[in-house]
Amino acid sequence: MRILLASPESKLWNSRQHIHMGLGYLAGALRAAGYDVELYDAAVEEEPLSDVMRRGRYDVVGISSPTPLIKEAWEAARVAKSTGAVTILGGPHLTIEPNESIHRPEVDLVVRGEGEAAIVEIMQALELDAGVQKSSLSPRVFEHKAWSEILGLSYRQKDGNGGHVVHNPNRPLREDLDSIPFPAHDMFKIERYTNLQPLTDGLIPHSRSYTIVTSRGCPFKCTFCSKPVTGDTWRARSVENVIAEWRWLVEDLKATEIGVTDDIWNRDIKRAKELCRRLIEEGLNTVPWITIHGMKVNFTDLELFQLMKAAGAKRVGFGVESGDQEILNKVIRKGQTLDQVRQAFRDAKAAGLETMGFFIFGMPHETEETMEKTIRFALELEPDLAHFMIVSPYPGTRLWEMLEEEGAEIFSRDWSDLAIQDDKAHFQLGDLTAELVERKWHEAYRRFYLRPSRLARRLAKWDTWRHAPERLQDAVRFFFRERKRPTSATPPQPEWSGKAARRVG
Ligand code: B12
Ligand code: SF4
Repeated sequence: MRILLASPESKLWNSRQHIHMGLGYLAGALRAAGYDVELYDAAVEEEPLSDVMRRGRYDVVGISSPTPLIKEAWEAARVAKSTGAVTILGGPHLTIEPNESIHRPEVDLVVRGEGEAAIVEIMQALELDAGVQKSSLSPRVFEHKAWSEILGLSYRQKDGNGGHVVHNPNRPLREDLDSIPFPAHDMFKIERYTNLQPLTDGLIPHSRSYTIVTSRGCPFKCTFCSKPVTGDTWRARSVENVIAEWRWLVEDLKATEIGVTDDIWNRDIKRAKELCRRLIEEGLNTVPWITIHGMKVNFTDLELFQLMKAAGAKRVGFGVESGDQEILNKVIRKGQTLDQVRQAFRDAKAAGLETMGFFIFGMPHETEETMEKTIRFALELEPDLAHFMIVSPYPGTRLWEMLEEEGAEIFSRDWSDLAIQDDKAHFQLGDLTAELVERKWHEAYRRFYLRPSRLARRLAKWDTWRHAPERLQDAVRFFFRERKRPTSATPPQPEWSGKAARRVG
């Protein structure tokens, strides 16, 4: 059976292209089970997905989708279907909203939750139910008993009237992560991906940037956070299992930088230290690494940062979110204090690590004053890099419910409007107008990046001049351009969501 796994085209913001670990894990599982599989990541491919599918004549096409890309995923499924392939959709959005997709004619199967076991079981069921594959019915209906046993699967079961939609019970989160085959890192066209974060650009111009997931899930419940697949518990791989994958990346695949993309890799500080010690002992500390999406300040101390530094870490990022303790406690429910944040930055800097802060703007009940506190806190912490984000409400989050309960005016009219890292507010609530949020967001970038002390440091670096044209374009967007917003009398046009945006760096 010829299988293609694809991540569809994105018109969304993305100045960085990282390998898609979801596809990597699925390909690793299929390969370990003896299936031939190919990968297509639209972020780096030159040939359109439709041409690849028509040329390749795949029996099965699996498509991955976060919420903002679901329209592109449906379009990819439509083309796949026209070539006769069985179409499967999976990923974060399908886990939250399986129903809308399984009712579409171009979609045969929807997988909710973690997919490594499900995709293999689907292939096995297809072998048992060979007639299904040849069926020209659109959408396909499934008859064999094997389909009803695949946990987390949504499909159309054959009945007297053709078929009806069935959602099999959820698949429990996989506890024994060590038993999952390594992601198929070697299948990615690694030379086409970018550096992992802006500040590593100057480090190695032609990077081979891999990512690694050492644990899944996070027990905290920040109200804006969407983690439908990895969940609300913390499951860790053993240190030895992580070291084996790290060795593969460093020694065989010649990684030049590595990004840890866990939700919260340092949840168990003892394990985090042990991992660093093993990297040092094994001589795997030669490749710089970063914690891409941040670490949790609660589980840090000076020793951890010193060990990280010795283990090759270059920079650490922290989810700071707000400079107002009350917003942190009552609205974001972050479970951390401003003093814990201050201490973590102090310790990381003392250990010689670069730092990055993630800040969020426009949460419900924010005011000009609370956002001002956030800007001042960013200036006080003085990280090497600050990322200011306007909050984006994802379905399934507590924030989504809060907006519904409090009657917020939501501008995002369809899923593709929910792209994060965009320079527009997605809603307004009472005195918290979209104009206010966007003004403070622009101001945050201006005041952080254009402050004289920072400018002087940046201008002294060769890297700043080498990337001058891109930096200038970023500067215009981040510091000066305020976007016109449609009024409620003029609903947003479809193309409103697709404006490409880039992050400063
Ligand atoms: C690393 C990362 C990135 C990287 C790499 C992209 C990638 N997709 O890997 C970059 C920076 C490029 C990125 C970009 C974006 N990301 Co991102 N990203 C992550 C992060 C932190 C880790 C991803 C990961 O490695 N997961 C681990 C793997 C094992 O899980 P997985 O990818 O979900 O895949 C499993 C299942 O979903 C399922 N599955 C997935 N696809 C398929 C397909 C089939 C056919 C089947 C059967 C199963 C299946 O099986 C996989 C194995 O178990 C997650 C947070 C998280 N914890 O997941 C956010 C996250 C996925 N990103 C998110 C978003 C919104 C985006 C962007 C849309 C941001 C934007 N521009 O607006 C883009 C979209 C890019 C894209 N094409 O996917 C959201 C999605 C929320 C949602 N409701 O959809 C998340 C959950 C973060 C968050 N909390 O808000 N991201
Ligand atoms: S934002 Fe970070 S700490 Fe909060 S729930 Fe999400 S992953 Fe956990």
